[in-house]
Amino acid sequence: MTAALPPPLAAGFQHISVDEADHAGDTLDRIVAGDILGVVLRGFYGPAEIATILARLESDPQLPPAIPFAPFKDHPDPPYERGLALVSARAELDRYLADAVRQRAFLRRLFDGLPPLEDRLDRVLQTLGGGRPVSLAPGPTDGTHYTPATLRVLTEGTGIDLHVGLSFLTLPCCRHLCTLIDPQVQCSWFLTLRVAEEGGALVTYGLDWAQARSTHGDDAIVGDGQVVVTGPAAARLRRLPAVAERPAPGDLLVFDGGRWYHEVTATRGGPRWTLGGFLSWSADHRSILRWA
Ligand SMILES: O=C(O)CCC(=O)C(=O)O
Repeated sequence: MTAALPPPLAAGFQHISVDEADHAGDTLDRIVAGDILGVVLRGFYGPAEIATILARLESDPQLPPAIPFAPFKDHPDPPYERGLALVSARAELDRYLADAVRQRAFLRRLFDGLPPLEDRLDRVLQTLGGGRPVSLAPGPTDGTHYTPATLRVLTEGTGIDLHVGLSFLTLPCCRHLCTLIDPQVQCSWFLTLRVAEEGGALVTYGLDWAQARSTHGDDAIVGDGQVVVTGPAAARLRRLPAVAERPAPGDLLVFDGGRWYHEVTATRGGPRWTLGGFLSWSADHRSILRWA
């Protein structure tokens, strides 16, 4: 393992305002090519829009059920998602697809009267993706679709364990998705709704999925189908050079979380809420597909 930051991490995140997106049509290509780690699009939603969304989340009696992040099951107040993520559904694709319909309706309610999340996301990703059309990934049977986004809630003192997105695609639940997309590419996106006073930083480490897979024996980090890195392997990974990013409420962050190991550090002084999912090129690279 090298002590220097690999080039995409050394280049880090490009920060642009939403008005500058029109001049950044090569952004997704640059992220996938490894020229930059990612982009933070400031003001994707404005303060008044975020306040409306937060008020609805705090008062809606019909929120989707809270699904604890698996690694924190024994925590007294575990972090959780609202909406079933593909990676959490494991082999239960039918349950996931049924939940995706409810989740899409929930997100429409949440953004009622505001620019709808999926519309705004598709427009900006199309711009950042050089004009490629963007859509929600269709499911395996007629009329079904993947989940647009999940709400991630980090309760006080919790974060998201070390992981890397391309390992998700090795899970059996991703077989159909991998027929639609380029399975070598997975970017993460998330919209920050609320930040804690401290912590809750996205930290990306200088180790990529390909390098981790070629490292065996005592230095092995992760195997196929394993979703989070814990124990001594996590301690080794955390000694690598890293890049930290802490987007503000309203910012949209997109990065190559498929290739680079990353985690979200524990929050202090309140919770952290984000809405997020993933994207890839379609198999022919002519369009962009997203899911969560
Ligand atoms: O902060 C989030 O919502 C998730 C960040 C992350 O770990 C990911 O997108 O893979």
